[in-house]
Amino acid sequence: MAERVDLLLRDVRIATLEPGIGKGALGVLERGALAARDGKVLWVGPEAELPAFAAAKVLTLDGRWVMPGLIDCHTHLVHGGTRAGEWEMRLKGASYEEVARAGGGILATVKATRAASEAELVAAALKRLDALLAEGVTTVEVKSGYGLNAADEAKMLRAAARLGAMRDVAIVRSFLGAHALPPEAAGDRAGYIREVCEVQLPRIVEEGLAEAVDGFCETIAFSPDEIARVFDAARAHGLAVRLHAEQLSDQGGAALAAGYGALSADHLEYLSQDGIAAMKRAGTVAVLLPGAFYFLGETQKPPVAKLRQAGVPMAVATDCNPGTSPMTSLLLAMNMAATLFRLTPEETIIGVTCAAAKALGRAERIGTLLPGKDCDLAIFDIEKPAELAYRIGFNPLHGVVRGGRVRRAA
Ligand code: DI6
Ligand code: FE
Repeated sequence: MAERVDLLLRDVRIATLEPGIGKGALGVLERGALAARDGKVLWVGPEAELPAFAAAKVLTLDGRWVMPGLIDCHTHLVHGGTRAGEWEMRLKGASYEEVARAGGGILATVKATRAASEAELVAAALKRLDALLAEGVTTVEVKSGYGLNAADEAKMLRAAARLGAMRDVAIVRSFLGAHALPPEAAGDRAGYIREVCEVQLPRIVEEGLAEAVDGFCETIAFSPDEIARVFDAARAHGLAVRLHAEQLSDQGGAALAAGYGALSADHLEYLSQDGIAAMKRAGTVAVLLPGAFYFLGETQKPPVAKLRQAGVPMAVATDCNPGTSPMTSLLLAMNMAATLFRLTPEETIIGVTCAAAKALGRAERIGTLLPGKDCDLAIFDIEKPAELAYRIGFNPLHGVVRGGRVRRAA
């Protein structure tokens, strides 16, 4: 008797992202088929070898491309307000640092986020989330970092969880208390870092609101020593760490993060050779955020050729945030990673699937189409995978499968 499965995809081209299963780095099966059961990939391979399955639902896809559901592994999706006014100032010549030092920047969003209720944060973020989901995103990382006190950081992270309950998407949460020095700290940096470690983080852990701790290591934010205290606390609570590092200057943040076994170091425009070597040793993923580079009009690019040469995995994400990357298109981030940073189109696809899964510590479950992994799929109306990064502002998504089911409409 034919084995029962929940879902069967036929007449598809599949980028499994498993070089062992298909051809090339994307693991391509030109005439593929895929079966899912109990939310997991059960079988994937050439259609000619498809076993006799009795499927509850069959999708015949006319040669469309199927790949792992896309993963946006770095966002600040939950936040109050916008910073369009500050952007206008920057267009007239003010730098991001100047705006920040003048009390704008991150602190302007902190004010708006504190003033917003949890429900208001959810409502605003939901629209941004829907834009990501419309492109085939199935997992989104969301950071706190605009509350900067225990209650408001917790509020942000609860809002992020509510997004995951309202839409068919996996939300991964990071606590970013060390994002900026809040005004009430009145310049007491050590005192604030103590509060992050001894008040905010324990509250986040107690309520189970985050699985990782992030920080912003920069002259306008926190020093490597200050970040190290936060990472010590994260380690004591058994949380993973990741870091905004080397975005505007070389602080040695990536090497510091790698020393703590960080899942990722993100931005990396000013990353040094030592930083690359440390990331390679630790298996830390380089998360590239071309939206912030573009929106800030930066000129120093991350050392992509050196990262490639060293074999450091490169992920690509939107960094969706109101100050430096008000972007809600992961496909556009892929296009920018290719045009601005010279990733190959294949690398951009790896960057939003298997490398992004690794950056989230979820490579065992998502990011490639291996039997046993979550059956999260994006189905695209394209002739070849490079088209995903090629068009600008065009969405070729045909459909999404999440946990083995065709995604329900919002
Ligand atoms: N780097 C960034 O690009 C965002 N945070 C960070 O540490 C910017 C956040 C903001 O400007 O609101
Ligand atoms: Fe960021």
